[in-house]
Amino acid sequence: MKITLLIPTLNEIEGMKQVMPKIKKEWVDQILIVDGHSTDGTVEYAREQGYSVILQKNKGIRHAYIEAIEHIEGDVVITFSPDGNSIPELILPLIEKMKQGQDMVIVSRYAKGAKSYDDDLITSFGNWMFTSLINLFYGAKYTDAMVMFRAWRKEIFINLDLDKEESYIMEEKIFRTKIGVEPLLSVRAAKRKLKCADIPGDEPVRIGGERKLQVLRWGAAYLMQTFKEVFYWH
Ligand SMILES: Nc1nc2c(ncn2[C@@H]2O[C@H](COP(=O)(O)OP(=O)(O)OP(=O)(O)O)[C@@H](O)[C@H]2O)c(=O)[nH]1
Ligand SMILES: [Mg+2]
Repeated sequence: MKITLLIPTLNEIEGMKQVMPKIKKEWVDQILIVDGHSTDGTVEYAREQGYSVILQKNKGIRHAYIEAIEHIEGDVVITFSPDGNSIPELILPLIEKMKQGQDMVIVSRYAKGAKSYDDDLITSFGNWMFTSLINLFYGAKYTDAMVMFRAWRKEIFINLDLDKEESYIMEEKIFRTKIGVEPLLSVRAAKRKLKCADIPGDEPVRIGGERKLQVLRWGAAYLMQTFKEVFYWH
C-alpha cells in the first residue's frame, strides 16, 4: 500500500516551519504540497526543504485536492493541515488503521479520548450538528464528519465523483463561495456504505496565519449540500 501525504497550504509559513520538521519522510511514500498562491514564503520554504510543491490553478480549497489527484502516486491519500491543527505523530497510527482494510479513516476530534483545542462555540456546535445530521440521514456512525485530517483510498475520491464540478456547484453559486470536500466525502462514503473507521486525535490550536474557513457561508452551503444529497446522486 503506497501512501501520499497531501498538504494544502495558503499562507501557512509559521505552521509549516514548526510542523513539517516533525514529519519523518520515511513514514510515507510521497509528500505533496498544494499551494493556493501563498505570498508569505510558504512555497519558497517548502521547496528549500526539498518538498514537491504544486500551485493550484483554480481558487478554493477543494480545487487544491482536485488538482492534486493526478499527481498522487499513492493508493492511499492522507490529508493533513500544516497549521498546527493536525498532530504529525498520528500519521503512523492512521496508516495502521487504514491497513486493516478501511476505505477511509478519520482522525476524530470528538471520539472518546480526543478534544479540539481550536474550536470555538460556533465551530464546535457546527461540527456536532453536521456529524449528527449526516449520521441521521445517511445511517453513518461518524464521530467527526468534518475534519480535514483523514486517510482515504484514492479510488474513492473518483468513484464518489468528488472531482466533478457538478457535485458542488449549486450550493457554491447560491452562497457565492468555494467549499471544502470533507462533508461530501463523509456523506457519499456513507451512501455507498464504504468501510469507515476513526481514531481519536486532539486538534491543537492553530499556529500563526489566518483561518480561511468562512464559518457562516460554508455552514450554509454545507447545510444545503447535506439536505440536497438525500435526493441527489446515488
Ligand atoms: N492550497 C490551498 N490551501 C488552502 C486553501 N484554503 C485553506 N488552505 C489550507 O488548508 C489548511 C486548513 O485550512 P484552515 O484555514 O485552517 O481551515 P480550517 O482548519 O477549517 O480552519 P481553522 O479553524 O482555522 O483551523 C491550511 O493549511 C490552509 O492554509 C486554499 O484555497 N488552497
Ligand atoms: Mg485549521
